[in-house]
Amino acid sequence: MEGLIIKAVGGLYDVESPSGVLQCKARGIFRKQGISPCTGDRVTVEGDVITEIHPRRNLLIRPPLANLDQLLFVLSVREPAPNLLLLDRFLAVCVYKEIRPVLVFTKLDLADAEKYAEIYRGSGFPLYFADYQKPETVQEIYALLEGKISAFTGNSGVGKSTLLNALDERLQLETAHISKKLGRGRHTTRETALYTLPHGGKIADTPGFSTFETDAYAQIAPDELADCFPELQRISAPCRYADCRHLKEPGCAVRQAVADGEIVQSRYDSYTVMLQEAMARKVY
Ligand SMILES: Nc1nc2c(ncn2[C@@H]2O[C@H](COP(=O)(O)OP(=O)(O)OP(=O)(O)O)[C@@H](O)[C@H]2O)c(=O)[nH]1
Ligand SMILES: [Mg+2]
Ligand SMILES: [Zn+2]
Repeated sequence: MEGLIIKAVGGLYDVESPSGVLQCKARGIFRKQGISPCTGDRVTVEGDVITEIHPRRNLLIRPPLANLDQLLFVLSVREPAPNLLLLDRFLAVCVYKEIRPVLVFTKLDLADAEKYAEIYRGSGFPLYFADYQKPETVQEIYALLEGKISAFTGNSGVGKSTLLNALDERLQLETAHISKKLGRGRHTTRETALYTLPHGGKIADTPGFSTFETDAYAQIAPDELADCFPELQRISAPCRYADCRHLKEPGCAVRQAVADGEIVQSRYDSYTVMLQEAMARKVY
């Protein structure tokens, strides 16, 4: 039988299957091979044993989650204001891992989101605005989760728990300072579960994670980095040199696009910071 791991704790797995939620162990051989089943894995189960882990589309290590369809980056326009370089790093990792990034702006009652929306419209990432004065904006985000496995990330205090509670009142997550206290304890346990929303969409129950792992970022080679910035990749005019890294090379179409305002400066700046780091890592 086939199923989906919706919870993994200490070598025990809850597998959602056509005949309900099964409590399973993993085949011993996995451990010898250094593989461990993970929440989000599609698996084959025989009796109460997971015998096969199906190929993963993607994998996050922290929190451990496989096969994410999308990662929602929750960003408050104020208190705290977004750190765009950090955001761009995470977005690049997300693209690299072939997880769809979605940007969700919050605290729209405190400031206008347009300044940020403008920057990211050019990237093509879907943008959502959680405005609690307009319930339809929350409904749009809810609809986005249908039929998918999603997780939320964002700095502490941006309003992740508030948003999740608005999406499903049954969640009743603690918000503000209380969640910080709980969060510390929770971060030490490395377990993740998927929570099923009324329409069947699944969300990871780790809304507190703010340090979405960037290990993979270290592996984005200089030549792969531009592909992780959709607006750079989309520039139709070719650069003079096929191997152009869009830094100082003459005839660079990307720098021209920045000069023409087709590529937003702050996104290009993040690219160059990351590129220089990637090049420094690389040994020739
Ligand atoms: N003004 C305003 N405040 C908000 C909004 N959304 C959340 N807040 C407040 O911001 C604070 C933090 O919200 P949380 O939902 O706890 O933030 P969080 O992202 O879950 O934070 P951590 O759990 O620490 O990662 C709380 O005091 C919320 O009431 C909003 O849209 N407008
Ligand atoms: Mg929270
Ligand atoms: Zn170039």
